[in-house]
Amino acid sequence: MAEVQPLTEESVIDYVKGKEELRSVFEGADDIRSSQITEGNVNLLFRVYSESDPDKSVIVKQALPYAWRYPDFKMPLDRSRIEYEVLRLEGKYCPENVPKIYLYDPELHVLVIEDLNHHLVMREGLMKRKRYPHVAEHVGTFMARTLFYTSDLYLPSEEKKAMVPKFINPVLCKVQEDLVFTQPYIDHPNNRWTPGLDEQVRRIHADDELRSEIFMLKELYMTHAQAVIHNDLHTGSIMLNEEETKVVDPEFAFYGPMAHDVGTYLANLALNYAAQEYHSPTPEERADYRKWLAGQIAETWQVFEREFLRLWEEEGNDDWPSDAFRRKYMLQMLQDTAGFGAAEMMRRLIGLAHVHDFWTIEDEGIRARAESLGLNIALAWVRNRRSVEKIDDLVEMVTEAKPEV
Ligand code: SR1
Ligand code: MG
Repeated sequence: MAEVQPLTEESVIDYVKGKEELRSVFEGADDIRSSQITEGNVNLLFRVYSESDPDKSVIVKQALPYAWRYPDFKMPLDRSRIEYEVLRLEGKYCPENVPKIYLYDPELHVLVIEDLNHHLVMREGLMKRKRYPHVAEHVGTFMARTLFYTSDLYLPSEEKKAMVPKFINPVLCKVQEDLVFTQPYIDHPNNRWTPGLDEQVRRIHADDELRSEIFMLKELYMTHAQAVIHNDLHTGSIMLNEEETKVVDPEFAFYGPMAHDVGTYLANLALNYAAQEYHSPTPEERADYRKWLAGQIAETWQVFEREFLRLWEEEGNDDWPSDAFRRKYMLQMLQDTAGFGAAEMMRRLIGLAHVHDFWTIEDEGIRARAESLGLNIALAWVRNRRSVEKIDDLVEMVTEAKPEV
């Protein structure tokens, strides 16, 4: 793998000052500062800004030959090119839902993008029980458009086939195959969980029927080149405020199954639902916020389905003239959404890469109860997915699940 010089809080300032493409952003600023952002898992991230005018600012994102938080995970530098191309592709169909790109530097594997400093990471907002009135509309529409316009339902067959190799992302896909679909279901040194979950995890590891269901999903993930999927569409990949929603970090993108994106997003809403065991101060506030989250699961799917079907009706190619096929296609997508959503929840609870919603819970007993609830929601989604007929079935499995500890 080629050597790459990692940027530092000092060198990133000179880097930004030397780039013609960034002149207009920092026009008149002679007090440029930087600070490293340590929230992500994968890349080196800096915010570079003018001290006297913080709205003059950008985010500098550098790919290193490994995952920043997990240096044992070697990763190709080419992921910054994939991220750049996917951001441009998504920007073509949903310009209002992706950050502006100022610069892509293939030499240093750097992307400089809009600083979303008037937006909050969605996961952190949910932990504070914030409600976003437009997020279901925005995320549902984003998923419908990016997935539909890159699929065989829209693109001519030859054009779509020519697109697939542009988004081959073997190393990052293998990371997800291992971390999402394999390691959480076997005895593996990367796995960790809260001690109070020992018995539940023992049963999961002993359950070969469950493992086989997850492997069915893994095989689908590895072989179903259906659309350009984001492939890491959790609430940490969304930045938003009451008016705007931006989807960031598409470096894992590849041609995969659409339901993986939909399931990952809905799963992270369900995980937050479980984590409200801790984040809500009173039973009343917990019930109230959980109602909002459950409503978000339903509404996001409904927006997604409505917009997807509208696009298919109005802009679909002529290769699929069957109403029954449409119905089967959407039902399959919902059932696969349940499966992929379950896999996302499980790996965030008993695999390597856990999420803030839970790791901020210091009291181990409360954390175990919240995580146990998350596991039982996931188990219900994956075990019952073949009989799911409508989104309310998934919502009901969330609201009826109980923790075991
Ligand atoms: C080694 S990378 C761990 C996780 O971070 C990314 O956001 C992906 O979800 C990956 O599984
Ligand atoms: Mg990410």
